[in-house]
Amino acid sequence: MGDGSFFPRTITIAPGDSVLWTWSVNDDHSVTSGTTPDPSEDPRAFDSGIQNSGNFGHRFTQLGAYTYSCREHWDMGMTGTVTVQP
Ligand SMILES: [Cu+2]
Repeated sequence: MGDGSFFPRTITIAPGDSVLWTWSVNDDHSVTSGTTPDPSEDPRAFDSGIQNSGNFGHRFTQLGAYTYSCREHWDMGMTGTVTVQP
């Protein structure tokens, strides 16, 4: 992730695959499931917390489309989608 966006913004993976997000510039960002700053209570939710460097990985085991956003920049459209399909 970089200047206010996730790249690539959408990705399609298979069940059991993991996605690794990398902070490519030293800005505060998060990877938070849902599209608001509040982490979802959905049991499939995930949240990196706000960090400004490093990585965050999450393994997706169930089929579906997972929209996520950055807690700091969700209102600027910093969102992405992971689609899990067979
Ligand atoms: Cu951000």
